[in-house]
Amino acid sequence: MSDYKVFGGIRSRAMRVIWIMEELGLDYELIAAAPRSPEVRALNPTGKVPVLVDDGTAIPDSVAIMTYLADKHGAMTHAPGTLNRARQDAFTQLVVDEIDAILWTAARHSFILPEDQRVPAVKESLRWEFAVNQETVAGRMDADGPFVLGEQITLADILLSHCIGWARNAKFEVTNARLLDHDAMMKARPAFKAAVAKGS
Ligand SMILES: N[C@@H](CCC(=O)N[C@@H](CS)C(=O)NCC(=O)O)C(=O)O
Repeated sequence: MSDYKVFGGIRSRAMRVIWIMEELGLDYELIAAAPRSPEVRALNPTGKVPVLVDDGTAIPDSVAIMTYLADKHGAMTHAPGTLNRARQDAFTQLVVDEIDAILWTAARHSFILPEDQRVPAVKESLRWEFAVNQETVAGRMDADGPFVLGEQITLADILLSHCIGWARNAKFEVTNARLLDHDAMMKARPAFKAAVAKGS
């Protein structure tokens, strides 16, 4: 039996969790359950994916899950209580606020909200905001890298690269060279390819 169960498919934020599990070399079962499906609602009342089940306990939220796994297995993170960890967490929340939130609002107004609650015009405003925010995020990355915080890869690199792929799929233009280089480096990692293969 696998140590962990992950609920959610690779075309959702579950991809971040699958990717870090591959980076950490963990044994897990992937259950490609749809958002709001009865099996997901039984674990997470909001019906949102991903959900991790570890030893009978269900943990929702991709960033919470990545942080838990990285801390537990002592890799893909700086140690808790260090200044580097504070920088890592601050960057992680920056990406959630400035990129994930924009893309998620665009998705909600495209196909998540009931049709009569969608405001299609908001997407042009979101595109403008994304163009500004990608410069802000890139400006907070270590200039020499290669990773977001310098020489050590962390879960913030996975989160950022996942969001950049999501942006491309949603036709939000990524123009910043630092982001493009970082994304190409991350997508070349064997763990990313293994995660894609696992979900296909
Ligand atoms: N902050 C949460 C967001 C989770 C989330 O919204 N997941 C989407 C799929 S990527 C979902 O399940 N949406 C279904 C819904 O909003 O009803 C995370 O990072 O896991």
